[in-house]
Amino acid sequence: MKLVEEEHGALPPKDDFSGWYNELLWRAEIMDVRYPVKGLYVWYPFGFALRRNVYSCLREILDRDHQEALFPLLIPENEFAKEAEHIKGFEEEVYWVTHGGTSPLDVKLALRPTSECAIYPMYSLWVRSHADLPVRIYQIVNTFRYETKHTRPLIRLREITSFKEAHTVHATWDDAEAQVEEAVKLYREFYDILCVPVIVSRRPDWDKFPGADYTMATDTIMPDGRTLQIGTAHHLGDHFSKTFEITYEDQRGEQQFAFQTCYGISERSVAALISMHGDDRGLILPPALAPVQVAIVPILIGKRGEEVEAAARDLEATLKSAGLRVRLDTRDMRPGAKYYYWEMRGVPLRLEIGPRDLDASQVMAVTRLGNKTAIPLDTISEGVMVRLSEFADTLRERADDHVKSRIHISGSIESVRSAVECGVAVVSWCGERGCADRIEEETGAAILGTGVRSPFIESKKGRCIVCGREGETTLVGRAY
Ligand code: 5CA
Ligand code: ZN
Repeated sequence: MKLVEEEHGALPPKDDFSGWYNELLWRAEIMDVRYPVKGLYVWYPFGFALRRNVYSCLREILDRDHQEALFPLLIPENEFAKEAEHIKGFEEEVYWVTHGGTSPLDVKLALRPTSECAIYPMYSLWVRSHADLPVRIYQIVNTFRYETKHTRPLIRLREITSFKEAHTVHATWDDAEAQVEEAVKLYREFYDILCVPVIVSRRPDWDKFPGADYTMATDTIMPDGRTLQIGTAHHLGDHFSKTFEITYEDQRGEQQFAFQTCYGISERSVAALISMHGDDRGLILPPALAPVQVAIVPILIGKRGEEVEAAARDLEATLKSAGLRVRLDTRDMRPGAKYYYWEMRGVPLRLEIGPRDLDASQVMAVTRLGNKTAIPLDTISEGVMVRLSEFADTLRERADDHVKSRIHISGSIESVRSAVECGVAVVSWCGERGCADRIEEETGAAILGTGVRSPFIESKKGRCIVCGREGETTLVGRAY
């Protein structure tokens, strides 16, 4: 069997992030980008297995106090047009279905860019009394956005295949605010499982979700220093409940408009996971998400091949019954080629077993970061579990170091300009649009958010770097 490496040369180094990312996606069999529609991509089975693991973590977190449901893809134009801000924000991005066969439709149908206008007419029927509240429902679906910026697999799609959107309804504005905080907390927990450090901030008003009171964003810093928005939570106030007539009867028997939130995550979560941890040799996956957690490579050269293979099969059975995702690789290839293959796919731990290991009743365990130790066969499951758990800790530390190293506290526009070449700047900003424009024009970066929350950033009052008035801790960076 010919190695991908022999045919196509080595993977571009991660320093060339864009080249690395694009090549890695097909070499590690995550996405195939050859589908003939711009912005639409195909999940390979291995990529899909990774997606499934990521989304089952997300489901597990949400299922504690949310319910999963499923709403239609098509939204009639009249429903879509109801909320003025919302339609204004999305009108350039909507795909329209105009015909059934050759007959023009009476009412055009939008492919959902997000599902407010599919869900809220139903909420208007479902919500009756204060006893029905809060409502917390989510769905995981595809959505369509006619993105005009440069499209990129998993990052900027025209068909978002894995859009998790939660939509909640509450009795008061404060209850909805508390839900936004809860959503931010859930997203932190989710990204902690992915070992992806996040920075939370409040988007400036001109960058909030169309139709929201305010937007809380979760960003991470990619290997090239640009930020990626990997989750948002919006306080919708009563804008949508007023247009869709979502009312409830309060304790005194009076009709009240409800307050709402929505929050979403897409396959950008998978993009962040891949980009944060991978290296020049391919993917590196945290054990909790890896489709294959342990690859067993038997060293089958020499006379004792059968004996080694039998031992490797026992090993596979033992680890499988301990609940691990294991692959025994008995393909007729050089061990080195197998190592390369599993490294590219991010497998956290490789176990090598040969005649000499059998004599010593052990296997050699090599982590995806090259840490090599022997594990005695009689405590193999425990030994593997410990190494996987240490491996996850190491990934978390590496990722923290990366993000920390890309954050620069800046006291002047010049300092912001150099900081955003390779990361983000943390500044004080007074909140005035004029000062924001100055910062953005002179640095080429954007105001990402205020009230920054990150273990690596101290949030405090300071003087606006433009006008000197009192300002808030603000994140500035170049976003994907
Ligand atoms: N209805 C709300 C909450 S579900 C909503 O649509 N919010 S959003 O527009 O901010 O999208 C939620 C998240 O989806 C974003 O934070 C971003 O991480 C991701 N996302 C948005 N557009 C795209 C896109 N074109 N490709 C991939 N992911 C996207
Ligand atoms: Zn200012």
